[in-house]
Amino acid sequence: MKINKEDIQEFNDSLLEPHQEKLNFTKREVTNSEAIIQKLVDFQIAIPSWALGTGGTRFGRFSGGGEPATLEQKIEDVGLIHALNQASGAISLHIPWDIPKDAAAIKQLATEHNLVFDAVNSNTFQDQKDQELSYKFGSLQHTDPAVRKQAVDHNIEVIKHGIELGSKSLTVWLSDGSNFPGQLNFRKAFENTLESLQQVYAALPDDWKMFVEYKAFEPNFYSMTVGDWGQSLLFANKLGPKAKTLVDLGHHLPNANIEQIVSLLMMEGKLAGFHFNDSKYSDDDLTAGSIKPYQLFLIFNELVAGMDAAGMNHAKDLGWMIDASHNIKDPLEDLMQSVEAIMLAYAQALAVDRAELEEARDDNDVVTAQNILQNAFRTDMRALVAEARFRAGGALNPIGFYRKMDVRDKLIRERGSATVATGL
Ligand code: LRH
Ligand code: MN
Repeated sequence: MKINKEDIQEFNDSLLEPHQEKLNFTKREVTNSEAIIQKLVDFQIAIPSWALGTGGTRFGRFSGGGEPATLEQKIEDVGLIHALNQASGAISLHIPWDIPKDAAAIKQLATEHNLVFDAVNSNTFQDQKDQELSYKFGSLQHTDPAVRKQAVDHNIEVIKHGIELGSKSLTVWLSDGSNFPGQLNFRKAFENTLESLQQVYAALPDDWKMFVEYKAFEPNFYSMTVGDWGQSLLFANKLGPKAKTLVDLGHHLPNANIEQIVSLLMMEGKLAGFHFNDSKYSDDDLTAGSIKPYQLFLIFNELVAGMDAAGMNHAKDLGWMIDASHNIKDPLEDLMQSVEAIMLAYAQALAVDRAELEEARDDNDVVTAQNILQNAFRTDMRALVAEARFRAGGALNPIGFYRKMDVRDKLIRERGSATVATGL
């Protein structure tokens, strides 16, 4: 389903006056509003191909209907989100959930929807029906070299798919680990995994990156072989300059200080990027900013400081991706909410007066330092984020437009209510 620009224009016209009022008010309050709006226009967040349907949990799945049943329909849905928010101009594929049968045709379709391909993701955490050897006891860590070779070959195949689509990075998340004390020789598991990743690393084109994603637990519940940022960084340092650490916000032990982890990975030049989501307990994969919006702001506060200190291009030099799963919300609405929350946190971080903050820190003026951050966090940036969308040709209120045009109903009429999207 394609969204036409005239409908967006007409919809925006009905909201323009109140928007302009809020924008003028915000511009009076936020001195660098124009610079922030430009940064927001350039900022794109990739949508995961595995989060366009209803995920569900082991206890149940409640489909909303009209789900994309093919990769082509998934690209249409991401194109739809991008047409409305002009901030989701990339899709991240998961192999084999989304193998492009005709890469050239898929690339052409993506271009028609103004989309590019972000990181491609390998999958050695499930056994495929035609698979020879099982990953029950792990993949790259496995005690059997034949299983490790099978997993290495899969990752190299994923790189090949990515090259055909114009992707420039491979994300490796390993469910490898153990469920019981005594089950695993931790050192052998690390060494097997490193040796295997070195073979995958050797297959990377020169201009590619490898994103090493860590996770504290699940589906293994005693140890994970890439269990935290330290272990991921150990691998990335031993692998080489193309390997970096990917931070999935839901992959930490409770109360971990993720913004501190981010600041140190940036200091080392080893931060790959993000899988944005939110959680209250574990890897809940909820809407970004829905549970801990202040943490999301604090992470962007460290990102802006670190990127500026390193002279990085905010939009291009890190991987910005969502990784969420939708149990009760319309997947497209959930994703548009996540993008909005991320853009708001970024805008607030861009409004922080860095010099003033460093001065307060140097003076150990804790109260002023905290106030500088909380004032930025308590500043309503919604008009700037909306203005960035508006200038880029998007909808002032994407979900408002999505509902007014009954997009989900149209998708159900087009696809039926029984289609199931591959993925989580
Ligand atoms: C693991 C993870 C990883 C993906 C998967 C879909 O929890 O975050 O990034 O491969 O979700
Ligand atoms: Mn993830």
